[in-house]
Amino acid sequence: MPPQYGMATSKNTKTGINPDFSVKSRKTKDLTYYLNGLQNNNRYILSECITLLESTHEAKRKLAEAILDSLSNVPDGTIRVGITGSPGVGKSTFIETFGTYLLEQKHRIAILAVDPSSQKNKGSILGDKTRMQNLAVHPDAFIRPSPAGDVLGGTAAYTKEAIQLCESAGFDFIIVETVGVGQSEIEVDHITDINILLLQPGAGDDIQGIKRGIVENADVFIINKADGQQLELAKQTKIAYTNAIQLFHHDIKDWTCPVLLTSAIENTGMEQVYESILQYIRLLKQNGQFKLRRQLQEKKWFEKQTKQRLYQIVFENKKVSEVFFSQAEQLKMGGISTRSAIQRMEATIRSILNTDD
Ligand SMILES: Nc1nc2c(ncn2[C@@H]2O[C@H](COP(=O)(O)OP(=O)(O)OP(=O)(O)O)[C@@H](O)[C@H]2O)c(=O)[nH]1
Ligand SMILES: [Mg+2]
Repeated sequence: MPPQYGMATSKNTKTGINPDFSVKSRKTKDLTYYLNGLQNNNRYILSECITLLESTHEAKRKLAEAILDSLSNVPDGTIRVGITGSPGVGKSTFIETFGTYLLEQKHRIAILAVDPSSQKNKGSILGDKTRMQNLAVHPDAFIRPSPAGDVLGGTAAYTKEAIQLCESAGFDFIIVETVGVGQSEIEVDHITDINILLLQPGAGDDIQGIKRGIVENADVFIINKADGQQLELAKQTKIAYTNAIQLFHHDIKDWTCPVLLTSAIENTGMEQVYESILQYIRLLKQNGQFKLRRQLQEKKWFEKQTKQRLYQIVFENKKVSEVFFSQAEQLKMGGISTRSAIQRMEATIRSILNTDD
């Protein structure tokens, strides 16, 4: 049997310390080390693999690529859930309570956070670990905050790869937490199977304030903080949303987006959320959409990444960037037409494609 780095063994169930634990020194960590670690569901090595994804170091990125290439068989039966909502709506607290419920249902859960604002201040949402105290120490849960900086291909691409790593390390229920500030949650839609929009009790016309795209991307609506003095308001909000979302068309026929009430603090409504997720996934599978959607996501992702890389590579060319800036300058001076500037750009790009320049 291969060594089970950091895995719980019968010897350590009481102390949480594994006497067989062996973390190889930096120099000896090769592909086999990482693949064995993932296969043995080792959370520490999973974490190391994700760090490789974040790395700007060429050799480390190559290693990350090799690891991803070796993960041909993503286990069947995993569920990828996106949870979106405005700052402060209760996403992290909800995930702690709902995650605990999922652990009771014998799932192994991984939580990945996507926080575009943390990119700007170069800080990760470590606060989440304090909101997720139970999950942070549970052997069947894995929490990974947002990367604290730019990552190749952007956060959505990075998260997509992190999901694959988590699944190969035996996590079957993946939760992606996204702060609802704009583009990011729509991107996350392309990496998850189901999307939950978390809201809080408030006037029904709140729906006006939520970007249409975000509402359209949601498959389940949750009014969280349905407790104490806010319970009545939450019930009214539920009615308002139930009416409002009838105006939106869901792309899966036969699916009516449920609007659910939860309290993450009082631990209510978790079973309904779980049932709704399972129902939706079941429907996708019955319609033959589940696999198809993941395949389409894969294709879209490939296309998008290729276009982005193409753009970068072309502009890395000295001649292209020189012509670009000189044309932009001439346009500003009014010396040429936009059409001829574009044509010159095209000619330059074509000329470099035809040479090995
Ligand atoms: N009454 C009540 N308060 C809640 C509930 N869930 C969360 N809160 C409170 O709402 C506040 C924000 O909770 P978070 O879980 O940090 O919210 P978040 O959406 O993750 O916030 P960001 O990560 O900053 O976007 C905290 O003070 C929580 O205690 C709930 O179900 N009921
Ligand atoms: Mg949070």
